Amino acid sequence: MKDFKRYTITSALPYANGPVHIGHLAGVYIPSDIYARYLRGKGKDVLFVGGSDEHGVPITIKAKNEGVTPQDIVDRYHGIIKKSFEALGISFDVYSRTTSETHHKTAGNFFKKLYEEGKLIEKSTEQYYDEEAQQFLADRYIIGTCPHCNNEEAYGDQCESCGTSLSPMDLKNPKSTLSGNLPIRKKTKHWYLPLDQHEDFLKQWILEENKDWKPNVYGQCKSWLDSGLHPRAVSRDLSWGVPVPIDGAEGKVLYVWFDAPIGYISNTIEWAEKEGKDWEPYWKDKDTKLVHFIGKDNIVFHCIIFPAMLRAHGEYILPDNVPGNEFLNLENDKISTSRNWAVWLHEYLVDFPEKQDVLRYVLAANMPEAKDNDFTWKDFQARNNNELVAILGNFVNRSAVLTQKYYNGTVPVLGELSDYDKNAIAELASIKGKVEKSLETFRFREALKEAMSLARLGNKYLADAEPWKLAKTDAARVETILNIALQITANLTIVFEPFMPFTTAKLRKILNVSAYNWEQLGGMDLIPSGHTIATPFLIFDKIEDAEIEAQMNKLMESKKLNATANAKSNPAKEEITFDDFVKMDIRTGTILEAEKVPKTKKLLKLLVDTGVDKRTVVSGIAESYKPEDIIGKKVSILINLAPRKIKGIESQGMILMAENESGELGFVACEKDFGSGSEVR
Ligand code: B3M
Ligand code: ZN
Repeated sequence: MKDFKRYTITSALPYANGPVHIGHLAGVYIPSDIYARYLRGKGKDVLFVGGSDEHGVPITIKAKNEGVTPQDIVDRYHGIIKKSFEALGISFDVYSRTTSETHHKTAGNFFKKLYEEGKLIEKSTEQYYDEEAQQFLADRYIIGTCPHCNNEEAYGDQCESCGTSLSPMDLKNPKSTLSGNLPIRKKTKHWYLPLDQHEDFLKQWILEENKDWKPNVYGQCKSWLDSGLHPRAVSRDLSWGVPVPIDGAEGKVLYVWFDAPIGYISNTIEWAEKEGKDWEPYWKDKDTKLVHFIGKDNIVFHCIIFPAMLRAHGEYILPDNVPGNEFLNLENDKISTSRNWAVWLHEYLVDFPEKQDVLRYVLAANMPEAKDNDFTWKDFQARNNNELVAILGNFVNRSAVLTQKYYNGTVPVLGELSDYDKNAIAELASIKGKVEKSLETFRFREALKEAMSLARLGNKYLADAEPWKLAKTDAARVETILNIALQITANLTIVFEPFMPFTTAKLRKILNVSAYNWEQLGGMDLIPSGHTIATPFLIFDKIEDAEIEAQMNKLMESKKLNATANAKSNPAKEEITFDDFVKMDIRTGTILEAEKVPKTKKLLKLLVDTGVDKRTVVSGIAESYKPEDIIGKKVSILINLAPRKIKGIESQGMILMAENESGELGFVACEKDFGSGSEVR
């Protein structure tokens, strides 16, 4: 590992249009905090930057729906988010916001420099305009039918059904979300970042020089780079955002994804001003390691667009690594703000006071590092009761209680060592290297496992040595055993510091010691004999079934509300005639083959036996079914639907699916096995 002079660690700026939930935490804030705490423990010069992302269309839409100003919205959520991060011990050196004056100045100047140096392209294009609202319709202000999957509610910037990123002009049947009207086309001028001009550089830099990036991150970059980069608009016709700082740009602001990452720099400047430091080395010195912690939906912005911006600007370093995580699900279902399917941090902190570290531990243990992962309340309870209470807590408590009992709290002397002791000490010494290696390669789950193995070691050591049986017969032996147990406990305060800072503070209180530094990890000389420890108290307690049931009930309430809301928002369609109905030729069918459509999230290409023939159908079911699980499935298929091209594949027909309120799909099939080809009517 190259030794850097300083570390600038950023974590994605959460949108201030809602509180943060466990998905955000497991994806971004827990790993970045672990990393920052670890490096600080090693005595490194670390700057850990966070902040709220307070621009963008969703914030203005929320404000409009509530009849308040966008500023009201961001003030509310910035406050909640900042407070809850603090309460969870996320150790930001700075947590600011993109509505700050410093940020508006910094982002404006960044744009201005690119503009003046000719690094942006100015282009007038036709964009959708809502005549009634007298407003251009950017991003989420416009919905329409997705050209790829025919989802009728695709947004102007993305179809959430097939995951394709779109521009408003791609939509069929566009509709303004402001008035519901058909928008007109109107000319408007915008500035574009010519990503194509950076393509060769980015290919070399990412694909050749950064092969060590996580496979999920590298893979996504590669697929973007392989399909070719195009100029991207970095301004919008909106009134909420950082104004475009040039003449003739009234009514235009920077695109939120242009200004937000500059927020990392602005917040650094604010921090430096407050601390009387120089901010520039943290962003401009080649000896600084810049690391962006993000979720997978932010990869392209941090690996391709922001680096292109930094490079165009010319004065900045580029990230050394971008450890992007996948998503965390909740009880086997996608976390969703609008469906209230989430565990909200600010609510957790109220429901489980003093249990910050339990959440930190469980989320680190389930971190979606390589693939999406699931949080369940049962697992939360089991990890608390079987790992934190039964192993870590039990060991520490025993060590301290026995020291009190036999020696009045005074650390006994280390005597002659048995082979058994020597093995334990050797194992203790080996932990440091393993944890470091895992942390430095962003494998946090593995690092936590290694840390936990030290607690397991201690627990087993004491249980096997059984000092309570030797107290009367071999006093010297008991002294040695407890000395070793206490040294292991002291080591636990070091190794767990990045993961569970509240717990390590408690442990230090019990041991009556002040903080160690990371380099002392593995040592047998952390607590001198003769030192007096404090009266022990329990550091973890059992979580009862009732507490878990209460959380599950809360979630089930959301499910019920959603089902009702869903049925209401899908009222019966208008009446049709019997003739209309019989026009549809629906048959029982059987799926013969299934495979994923490349570069899509939702689409499967199926070969279906309709009884009449065998045909190809592209179906948006990939998030509900794996290809290998549906071979042989009985389905119902509409066979006289006009063929459509979806992602270049001709789809001949449609499989009938039922959809629940979470968007989960299920096949609609005949209850009896009639084979393929029976008519459905
Ligand atoms: N606010 C998106 C998100 O929360 C965005 C991150 C900005 S990081 C510069 O997914
Ligand atoms: Zn789509």
